[in-house]
Order: sequence, then C-alpha cells, then structure tokens
Amino acid sequence: MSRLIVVSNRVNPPTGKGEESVGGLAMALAAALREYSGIWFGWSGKTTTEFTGQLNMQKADGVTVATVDLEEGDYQEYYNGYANKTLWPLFHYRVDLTAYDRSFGEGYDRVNKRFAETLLPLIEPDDMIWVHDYHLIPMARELRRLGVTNRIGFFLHIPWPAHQLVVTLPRHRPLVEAMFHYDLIGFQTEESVQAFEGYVFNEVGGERTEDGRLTAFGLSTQAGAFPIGIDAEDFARIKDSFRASRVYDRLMAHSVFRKMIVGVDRLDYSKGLEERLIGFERFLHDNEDARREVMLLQIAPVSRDEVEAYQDLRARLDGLIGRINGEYADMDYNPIRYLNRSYRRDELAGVYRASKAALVTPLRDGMNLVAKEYVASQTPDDPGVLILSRFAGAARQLKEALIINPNSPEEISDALTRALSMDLADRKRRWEALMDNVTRHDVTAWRDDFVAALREPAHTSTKEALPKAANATPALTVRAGGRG
Ligand code: GDG
Repeated sequence: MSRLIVVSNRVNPPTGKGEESVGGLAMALAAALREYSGIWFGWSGKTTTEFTGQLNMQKADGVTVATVDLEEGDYQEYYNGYANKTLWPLFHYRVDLTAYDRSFGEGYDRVNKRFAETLLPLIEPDDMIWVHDYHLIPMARELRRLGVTNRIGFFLHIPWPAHQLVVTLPRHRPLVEAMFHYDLIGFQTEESVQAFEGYVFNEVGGERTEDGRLTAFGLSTQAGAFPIGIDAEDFARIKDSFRASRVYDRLMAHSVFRKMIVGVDRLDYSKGLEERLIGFERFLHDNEDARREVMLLQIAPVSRDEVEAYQDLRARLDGLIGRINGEYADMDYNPIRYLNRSYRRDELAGVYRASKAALVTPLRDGMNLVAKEYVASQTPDDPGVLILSRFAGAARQLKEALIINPNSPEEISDALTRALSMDLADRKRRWEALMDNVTRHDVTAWRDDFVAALREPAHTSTKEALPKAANATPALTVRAGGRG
C-alpha cells in the first residue's frame, strides 16, 4: 500500500493524553493519521532569523512527524499575513477585514516554495500526498515544478466563497490556477463545490468534461464534497472517562437549579460569538422566569491574538459580557461564565454532557466539529439539544438540530426556549438521528473516502512535472483525459 504524506501548516501530533491543541484541523488529522503509516509534514511553530530548511523528524504515537522552522518575515507575511489577514477573512465573507497587501502574497508563495523544497527528499515514487487548507493552496504547483508527479490531493477546511468575493483578490487567477495542479480537490460541502465551479465556469471560461472533471488554464482536476467528521467513537468513550465524569459531577453540583447551555469555540470572528451573546441577552430579556435558572458557559480559547481583528473582537466580547452580566447577574448568579482558556478533550466531553443545549452559531464555518462533538458526548437516555447555525457546513448534515440564523437574536432566543422545554421523546428522536449521522460520517470515513478518491479516481488524468522556471506561470503542462 502506498504511503500517505499529509501536509498542513501546523503539525500537532497526537499525544495520546487528550491534550491535543485546539483547532478543528488538528483534531481531525490527529485522528485520521493514527491508524495510517505515513508522514505528517509542516511548520514546527517556531521561527528563526533565517530559513535553513532543516528538517526535524520525530515519531509520535505511530506517526512520523517532519517539521521545519520558518523565518520571522515568512511567518509575518505568510501566516499572520496572507493566510490569516487575507484568505481567512475573505473566505468567511469578511471583506471588511480582508487585507490585500502585495507583500503578503509574495510571502505566501515563498513559504509554499520552501515547504515544497523541504518536503521533496522525503517523497517516494508511490506516495500519495494530501495537502490541507488555505495556507498551502500553491503547494502542488511548487511540487510539480520540482518534478513531483505523485498523486496530490487538497482539502479545504474552510468555505469556498462566492465568485464575487474571490475576484476581490488581486491575485485570484494564479491562486485558482494553482488548485488545478492537484489531482483531487475536496471541499466540505456541495455549496463550496458549486461556488468553486461558479468561479471556474464564469471567470476563466472553464468547463466540465463528460467524466465530471473540471478543465481550465489548460489543466484539469477533480472536485468534490468530503464533509469532515469527528472520532465519534472516541468521544462517546471519553464522555464516560474519569476526568469527564469529574467535570460533569462538578458542573451538575453547581447547577442543580440551573440549566446550563454550552458554547465552545476558538475566539474567532467567524464563530458568531457576539451574535450568540446578543441572542442570549434577548432570551434573558424575554424570559423573566429563565433568569437565575439558565446560564451560558462559553469556552473560548484565545486564537491568532497577534492579529488586530482578533484583539478587537476580544475587547468587544469583554465589554458585551460585562454588560449582560451587569444587567442580569445576582449575588449568587452569573448568566454567563466566560473562559478564555482551553481544556482537555475529555474535560470538554464532560462539559458537553452536562449541558442541556449547545449554541453553535457561526456566521460562516467550513464544517464545525464542536456541533458533532456535542452530539457524540450526549447520554442516550437524556440527550441535550443542539442549536446550530444554518451557515455552518454541519447544518447540511445535522438536520435534526434546531437550525437558526445567527444574525437574528429572536431566532436564537426562540430556539433556546424551545430547546429547554423540549420533551424527552423529541430530544431522543432528534439525537438518535444526529448521532447516527455523526457516527456514519466520522473522521475515518472522511479520510477513507478522500484517500480512495485520490488513489483510484473513476477517471483520471496524469499530472506531469512543471518546467522548473522559478516565477513563470507555465502554459499547458498537464495531459488531460482518461487513463487508457
Ligand atoms: C476548521 C474550520 C472545520 C475548542 N476549544 C477547545 C478545543 N477546541 C476544539 C474543538 C474542536 C476544534 O477545537 C474546533 O473545531 P471547529 O471545527 O469548530 O473549528 P476550526 O478550529 O475553525 O476548524 C472548521 C474544521 O477546520 C475541520 O475541518 O470544521 O469549519 O474552520 O475539535 O473541540 N479543544 C480542546 N480544548 C479546548 O478548550 N482540547
């Protein structure tokens, strides 16, 4: 069997101690690689004054991990710059927060080139390469320039935005062209696939071939939806673990007369935290009886805090929570408990289990794994209710959740009323259907579906190496068409 080389910006190998770092991509890849012999390659998280290309190799929990340090300037332009100040906001429909600095794009291309050069010596002829997320879109193009003809797949963890948003990027064409150097492109939802195709057909005159491939720029690729899942079995198991039970007991003891609602998110403007709080404020305003009875536990570990938009969000949240607690708290009651720290995964499972409802209210989200984790952590004979934004990719699958528009405080408030008064039979019926979905479409199914499609596409084209010209965008370089 060919090896799998996974490439992602950050490499977070599983520790086996439930202490994996925060973030959906890390959660998913750690679980996906656990049973796969292969290499996980990416940035070490460290910066140096000058890029050396020195590979650090380690074995962690059965996975070979290969990391490289980045130069400080690279880190600023590629990571804090193009990835997190340009692509992340734009792909989450926040044109107002999108920075279009040219130097960021140059840093982004430079780092992708450096990653490709560093990875090259590790690649064997039969390896499949699976590149992850918006940080690394040009990676396949750079590998092809170095002569790599292996199968290379790409998975985008965040949404692909509408055509009109993509074209606000000054370098949108080379960015999309770079995607055509992959053999397979995976998106979270059909909606993202369609948005991508919309760009390809309407902006660059691309076409769909009879066998379903996309052609443009003289290249061809295959695109599809591969909704990511969680390790549902593991969550269902750790929810009963010692640590989870300890957290559960602690929370239940404190909230005997109170119903707890939970929110767990990286502190990010895409997650709709402000909208959630305003919806909860509306709920408290409209339901006098609920005051003192209902509390929101919001876990929000700080994320990307070198980026101004994240600092601003944090300050606004501090103000908003102060206002709501000031208005509705009593000597022995705080409506919102807000925690800017992260917890172990097994502790999170205990928190989910102790909560009568979860509020998952992103304004845009590729998938949202928290929604699935909440479902997987419930007790079958007394499950809580998931309230889920229609703008999360997960809403396409988790249809038995209470689906809301997070921009509407009234909808959030009404959903809370409904969730907290829902009878057991209705809760069970919904949860069983949700759990069935979360279990069937788990992270293993996601990995296997993607890898199978990458390995044996129904109809395939053979990618060829690109000429090694450093900065040129090459002309037609890929032979499209069937294998035979
Ligand atoms: C991206 C896409 C897509 C959170 N707090 C703690 C903690 N977390 C974990 C959660 C969950 C993960 O972080 C967050 O995953 P999400 O999917 O909700 O969101 P992103 O980080 O934005 O992930 C997203 C995902 O990639 C996968 O493709 O679903 O749309 O944006 O697993 O549990 N984990 C721990 N302590 C915390 O305090 N241990």
